[in-house]
Amino acid sequence: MKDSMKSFSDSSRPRLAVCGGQPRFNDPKYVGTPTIPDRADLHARLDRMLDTRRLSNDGPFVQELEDRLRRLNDGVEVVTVCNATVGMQLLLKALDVAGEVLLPSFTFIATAHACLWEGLEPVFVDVDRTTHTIDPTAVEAGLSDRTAAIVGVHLWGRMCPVRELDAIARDRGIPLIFDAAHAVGCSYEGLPMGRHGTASVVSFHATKFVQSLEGGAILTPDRDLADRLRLLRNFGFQGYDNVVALGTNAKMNEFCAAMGLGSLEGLDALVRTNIANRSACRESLAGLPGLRLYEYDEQERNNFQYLIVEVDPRACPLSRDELVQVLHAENVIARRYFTPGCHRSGPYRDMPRRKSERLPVTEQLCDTLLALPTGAGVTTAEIAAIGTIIRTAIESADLVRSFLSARRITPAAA
Ligand code: T4K
Repeated sequence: MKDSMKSFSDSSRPRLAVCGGQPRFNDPKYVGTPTIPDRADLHARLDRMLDTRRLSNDGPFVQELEDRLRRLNDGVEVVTVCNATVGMQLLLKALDVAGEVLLPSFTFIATAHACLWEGLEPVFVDVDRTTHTIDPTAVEAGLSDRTAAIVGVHLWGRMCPVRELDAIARDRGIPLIFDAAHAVGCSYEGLPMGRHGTASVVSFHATKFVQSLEGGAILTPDRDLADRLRLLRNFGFQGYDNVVALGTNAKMNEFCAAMGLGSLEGLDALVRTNIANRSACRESLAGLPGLRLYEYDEQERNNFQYLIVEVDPRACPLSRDELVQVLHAENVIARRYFTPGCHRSGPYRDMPRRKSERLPVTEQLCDTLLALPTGAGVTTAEIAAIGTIIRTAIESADLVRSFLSARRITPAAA
């Protein structure tokens, strides 16, 4: 057992931190602790960067990263960017999208912000109860004469229903874009993530599966679109002094690309770690009432980037928010992704909504999902210990609730 974990008495009297015990972990266990690639390799790359003084502007590490991602995605075009949010904006601009965009509200706020930032009208649609990804039936219901694009979001390291969305987009003759921030290394119907739709945007943020400090990439099978994206990410320059379009600066720098290369090299090992973490979590929560581990389609390649547990309020003696408070007190910084949902966040909450924008599943997921630490920042023993905390809390729910109400702990303050 690691030093960072204090021994946890499992006597009949629970010693949870919310009940006056010591926190189980000395150091916080986060959702999204960055995975650090091999340091010697990173240092060697950074030395090369410093020696050559090539720091940015389509340097050799950026090109190598694009090449590796291209090979991982069956030869599609890859355009790296400074982050996924700007990448999404760049893509919407390059596609000349104007009007309404259909997207799930159950996503990180960046997906909606990118659309609104580009002057588009986000129209939120509901998600599927089991996969948590955009529901094609809701997409159909949300279509209007002004629908200009569909944005599907691949969540938690699993792909959204690509085939159904593709049929709708083709029928309408509109682009199908994927927010693939969570989907590096995933596949759908045997084809790698980047082969699907008009284009996909991945994130290499520090907290992501593959990380480049900050960064992202747009993947597309369309060579003309990729050329346009390359133009727009570099101020619209074609050659040294010929500006041919309204561009911006969305380039990835060499430091980020060096980190991204190292991180990409650890992809398979990290999938194995996430699978082991998931098994440890499943085992430690076995038999507890009202807790369900998020399921993946085992026929596909998933990266298991997030460890998601659904807390059913009808069956679990503690609510999701109460469990979050219990865990925060133990220094387990569980998250409530994506509470409260884009549609209930500023600046969307006051916007007029269509009748089709009923989002019961989204709202239910926002109230019931718990994201637990996974990845290389946590061991299977620590995951088992987190499971023990949850089990202890559930088994003494009345006592926990009385302590919580006395201390008035809120998830944000815990
Ligand atoms: N689309 C989707 C579906 C996304 O999930 C995201 C990003 C995007 C688009 C946009 O991608 P980018 O434009 O960022 O490339 C985090 C990330 O900041 C965000 O990138 C991510 N989604 C989202 C799901 O999670 P927060 O608000 O939870 O971040 P934060 O700062 O609380 O970080 C989580 C925990 O990780 C911290 O409590 C501590 C730990 N951490 C974090 C950082 C940055 C570290 O230990 N070290 C670090 O350097 O949003």
